Amino acid sequence: MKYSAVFLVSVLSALSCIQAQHDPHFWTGHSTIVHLFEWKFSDIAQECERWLGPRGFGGIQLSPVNENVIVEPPASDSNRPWWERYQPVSYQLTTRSGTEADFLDMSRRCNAVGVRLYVDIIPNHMAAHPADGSVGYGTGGSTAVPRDRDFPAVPYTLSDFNPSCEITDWNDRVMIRNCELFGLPDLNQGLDSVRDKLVAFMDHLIDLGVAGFRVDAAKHMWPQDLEVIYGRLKNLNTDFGFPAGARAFMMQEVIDNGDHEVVRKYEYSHLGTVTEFMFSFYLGRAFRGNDDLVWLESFGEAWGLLPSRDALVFVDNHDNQRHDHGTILSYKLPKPYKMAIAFGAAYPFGQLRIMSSFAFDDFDLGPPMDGNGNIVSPSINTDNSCGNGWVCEHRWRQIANMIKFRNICWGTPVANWWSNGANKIAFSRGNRGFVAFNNQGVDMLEILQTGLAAGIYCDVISGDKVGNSCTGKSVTVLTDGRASIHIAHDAEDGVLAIHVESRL
Ligand code: LM2
Ligand code: CA
Repeated sequence: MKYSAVFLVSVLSALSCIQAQHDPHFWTGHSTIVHLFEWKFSDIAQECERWLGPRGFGGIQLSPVNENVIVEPPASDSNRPWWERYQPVSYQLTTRSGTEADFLDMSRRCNAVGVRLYVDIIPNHMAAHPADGSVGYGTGGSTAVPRDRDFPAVPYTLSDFNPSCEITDWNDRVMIRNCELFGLPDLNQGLDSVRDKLVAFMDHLIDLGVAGFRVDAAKHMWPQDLEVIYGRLKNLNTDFGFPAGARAFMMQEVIDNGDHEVVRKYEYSHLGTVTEFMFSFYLGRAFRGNDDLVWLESFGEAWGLLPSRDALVFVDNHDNQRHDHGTILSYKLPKPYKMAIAFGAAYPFGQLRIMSSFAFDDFDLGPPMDGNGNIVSPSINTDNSCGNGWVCEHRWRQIANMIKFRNICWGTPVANWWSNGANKIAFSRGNRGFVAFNNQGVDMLEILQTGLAAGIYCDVISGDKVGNSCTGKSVTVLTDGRASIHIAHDAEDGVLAIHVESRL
């Protein structure tokens, strides 16, 4: 009896500890993670105060914050490619985004306005040696040019790495974990010497106020090693408003395109959330018109996606927006992209992450930079959009307003689902919000049940509620909850959304 009670308590506490790594620690009324890809810390701090906090964003995924290799032309056809940051040289906080002092300033300012930080970490590998390929070392900080598999500023030496081998067979789970992704020196996370370095790095970031991590290339590491590493981390820092005992949120990157894969997303989902690439694939396919919207009524686990609480969902990420297979949507196709994001934001499934890009025409192109390779800040236009080469999807009215919709409807179920059997759909979120989509190529004009109280509402896609008027379409909800919903086939946007706070 006594034994089983002790057993139960230890199982429950182990369970709650692990479940805890699924909690992003959003402030109440906030949700959604925005990946401010390649942004500088000083710009992020300002963005938290002037946009993300007031607009209810939950947190930010940062580009890797630790010292990386510098890749100069002619190694790439564009000056200093973005991907140099996926080749770490040390765990010192020195990158083109800023220094440790800049990081701390950003962390204080973002946390103060309710915006959490998640750091992209690269525990799988270190930088390629210049002799291995097209890259060359520079000095990102204080590190001298290292020899092959010798990273003195960590320090790591040859024995910290797996023996060199190429991943030649993607059906071999041992090769996927123990050989070299892109030929990059593969750390052995089974060793205490490596675990200690990773834990020290992550604990340092926890001290500086982060709420969690995006774990790069998780698929290429053994889940049991990650479990040990995550388990050794300190609790989040209460000085930044986290409750005592809070655990770091995990977003583990596992590219799993379905049943044929030998490494599955399910192997990692007990340790935190896992990237759900099928969400990106299926919404891209549907809103590009290659699958009927009517089927989305059952979107989720029934489609083979992870359970909602384990899924980190997105329409595009920094990798697949660069690999246009004709399925993934990005800022380059604005109308269907905004529809896909509106659906992702309105539909209560997973932790949503949205991309904030810089404009690019070729795969390698790095962020907007000056002649010395320094990142150039985004400029902010009077219409809230960005300039200087930054796309700032998170500032597009339709996207930012749908994040607010998600927050206002948080915790309510999908109700009043309607479709025309093809590419016109609509649903409400309890009695808090209502959204409709027209992807049909003919106008949509329907009398639909909105679930909302009678009144005149402002459509937050075509405009904004300003004072007591609406800069876009107005929708009149009758006493029985029904309203006439109109979305022209050639309108700028194929979505209409109203909610309790857009009532005039
Ligand atoms: C990821 N997730 O698991 C990142 O999301 C992805 O952006 C990273 O690849 C990858 N894993 C490794 O962290 C990027 C980029 C690659 C680039 C690597 C390393 O997509 O193209 O590889 O970062 O910087 C580059 C060259 C490649 C070369 C490699 C090593 O493109 O041709 O391979 O460096 O020199 C010989
Ligand atoms: Ca590995």
